[in-house]
Amino acid sequence: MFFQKEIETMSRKEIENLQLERIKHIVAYAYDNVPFYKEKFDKIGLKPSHIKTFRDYENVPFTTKDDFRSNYPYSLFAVPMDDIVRIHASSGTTGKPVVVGYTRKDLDIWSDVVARFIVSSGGRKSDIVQNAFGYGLFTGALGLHMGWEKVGATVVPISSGNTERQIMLMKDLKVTALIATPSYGLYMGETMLNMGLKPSDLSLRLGFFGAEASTKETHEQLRKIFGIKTNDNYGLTEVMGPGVAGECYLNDGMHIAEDHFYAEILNKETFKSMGENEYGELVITTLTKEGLPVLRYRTKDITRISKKPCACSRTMARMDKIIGRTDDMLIIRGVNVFPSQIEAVLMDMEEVGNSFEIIVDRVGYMDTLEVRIEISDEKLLLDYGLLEKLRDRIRKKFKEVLQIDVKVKLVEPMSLQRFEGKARRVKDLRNK
Ligand code: DLL
Repeated sequence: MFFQKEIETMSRKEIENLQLERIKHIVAYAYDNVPFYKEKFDKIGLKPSHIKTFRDYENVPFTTKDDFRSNYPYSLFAVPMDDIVRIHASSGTTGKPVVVGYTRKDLDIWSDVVARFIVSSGGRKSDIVQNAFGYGLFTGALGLHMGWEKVGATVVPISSGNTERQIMLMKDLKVTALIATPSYGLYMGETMLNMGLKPSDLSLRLGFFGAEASTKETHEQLRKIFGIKTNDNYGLTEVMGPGVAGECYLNDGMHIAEDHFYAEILNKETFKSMGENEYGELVITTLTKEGLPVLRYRTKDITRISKKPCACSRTMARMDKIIGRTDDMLIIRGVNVFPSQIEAVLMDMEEVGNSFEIIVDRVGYMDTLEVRIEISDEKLLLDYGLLEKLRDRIRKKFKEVLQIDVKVKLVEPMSLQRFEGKARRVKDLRNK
């Protein structure tokens, strides 16, 4: 089933024609209405009329998070505040948040693109949906909320936290679909089991787990705990929020809403355009946003894109799971390590529980990497021999995948910190 079949199944040629037409429009719109863009273009002698092809578009300067910060809060908006009906902001760990604004039409398109991936992965009008994203300035909760309402489902806006109560309501309200970050999803699953409940005590059939990186192995784990189908979906505050891309029921890449977003993959160092299926940094342009048009936003997220039509018959290009962020990558003794590689190793092992922590430090001039890992069954702690064997197996696997020695520390189930939103699993103590 489709939400907007005609759009979702356009031919490649039609998609590209539409994108080029919209690129020309949004460039002129940004130039005419946002002084920041006019100045950037004028500085390099670029005029909107120079952009006639996708190649020409590569001459447009990038937009970065710093540009949002230096134009805080409203200077990137392209319409008077009178026409802005909603503000969101990204959490950001330091400094001022990124502030974004939406017109009524922006909200309408936003809910359409979210509704698209919901329907494409099996969400229906008949669903009762528990939204365990934190409501507030975060785009996740209201974004998914509007999308599900557009589908016509029943939304339970519970927000995050108070996990036992979440499980109780999930059971009592006969909730069929859950929205959460993957890490909170795992925590909810553990809580359900600790409360003595099994998946068959619930009515849950679908889980929408986005907003942070998750490996296939983590989704497999989520499917197993709850006995459900899962969906991964991607987006970011700067360009809208959730709805930029989302998996269909085949879980084989996230379909990008290409009629509203133009996605490029660029080499992380040279910024040259990469070919199909090659990994690089994702750069996004909003094609239809009125309130806050964004040209060539450097997401720092690393992925690859395939334009091969999907077996679900949607034609919109698919982006692979995010394997990391350029600013997430740890450099340990000169070797690049992504937390997602560590997650993939661990989530594939039966004896390993749902949580781990990565601690990077420096002893003298030497970087050290320690991974603290919860075991799944505390009985294992009673058998030192078995524990040693497990530790060895994990160490070997890390060496194989990461090419470096990792200190492995096994800890009791439920002893590491849990997260109700996006997890923060890495502690880098090197510059403290
Ligand atoms: O996390 C928007 C969102 C909300 C997407 C709910 C999906 C569902 P921000 O808080 O601005 O926006 O964070 C954006 O989160 O650049 C990625 O690094 C990461 N991210 C978001 N979704 C995924 C995903 C929202 N599915 C940043 N896989 C992005 C991997 C993701 N990383």
